[in-house]
Amino acid sequence: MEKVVPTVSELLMNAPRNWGRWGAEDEVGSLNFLTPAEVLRGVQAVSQGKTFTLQVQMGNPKGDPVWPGRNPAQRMNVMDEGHFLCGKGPLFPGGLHYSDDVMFMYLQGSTQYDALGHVWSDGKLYNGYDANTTIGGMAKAGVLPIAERGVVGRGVLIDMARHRGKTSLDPGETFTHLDLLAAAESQGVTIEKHDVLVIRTGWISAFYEKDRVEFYKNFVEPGLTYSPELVEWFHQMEIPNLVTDTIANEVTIDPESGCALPLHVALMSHLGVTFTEIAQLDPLAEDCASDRQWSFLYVAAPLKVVNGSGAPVNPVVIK
Ligand code: UVW
Repeated sequence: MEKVVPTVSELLMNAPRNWGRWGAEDEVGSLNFLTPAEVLRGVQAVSQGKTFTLQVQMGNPKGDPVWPGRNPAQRMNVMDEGHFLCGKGPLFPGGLHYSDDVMFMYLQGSTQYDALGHVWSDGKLYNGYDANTTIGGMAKAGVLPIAERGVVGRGVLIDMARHRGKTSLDPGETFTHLDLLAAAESQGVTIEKHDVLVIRTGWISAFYEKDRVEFYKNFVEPGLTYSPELVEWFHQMEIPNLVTDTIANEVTIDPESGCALPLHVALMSHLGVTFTEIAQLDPLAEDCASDRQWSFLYVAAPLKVVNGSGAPVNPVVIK
């Protein structure tokens, strides 16, 4: 018999919500947990002065990892020495030449922050805003308030791929908060309340290593999988930001219910957990495995795109 897939609203009927918790006008959700004291807790994790950037390369001529149906960023020169060679470059007093370029891209087409209103169910965005406010641009719960605020706190890296002895998790491979706790224990680190949770699966590196047709064939990413207990854990831990090296931060189809991306609704839309997707975590993970320091200061601010449903970002980690 064919499995009946519940709507995401049915699945999450009794799930916790943070709507109204920070007032009727709030648009940054669980980032409210990152108070000045939390910034200082992050600073306390810095002891070596090592720095890492987490963005993937953007506009790579060989293609960027994007959700199926989105196009990779395209960068084009609109001014360079060629223009000057054929007499089409502007003449400046003093003879200076210059280059200019433009980029056409999905705002979710690189390492990026999703706006809290990026996904919704039952016609309501994060904090109860009407889904009609998305028409023509995100009038509510867009990425701009997150960009204006910035994200600074203590981050902790959980290397699920390493924990499972793999270079990359398999398509559709799932893990839960209990697996995160087991991995943390084996790494000798504790996931603390209000930590920016950074999870490595190795998946984004597989994009660069595999043939593209093979990478996108029967596209099912590995990742966290829905359960009421997992959502409650995020709620109790007051996680402000979930960062992963996958395109959508969770297993594409929840194998239990058959629903696509239920954690987008349960965590992002209901709890206001900000999502950072498509991060490059391999150099950081290598370093953490060698010096055994898995916590750090995490600093990020997406671009200030007015009415955007997301924006590119190059997060910085300082150990
Ligand atoms: C979708 O919107 C499908 O995913 P993402 O959160 O990766 O942008």
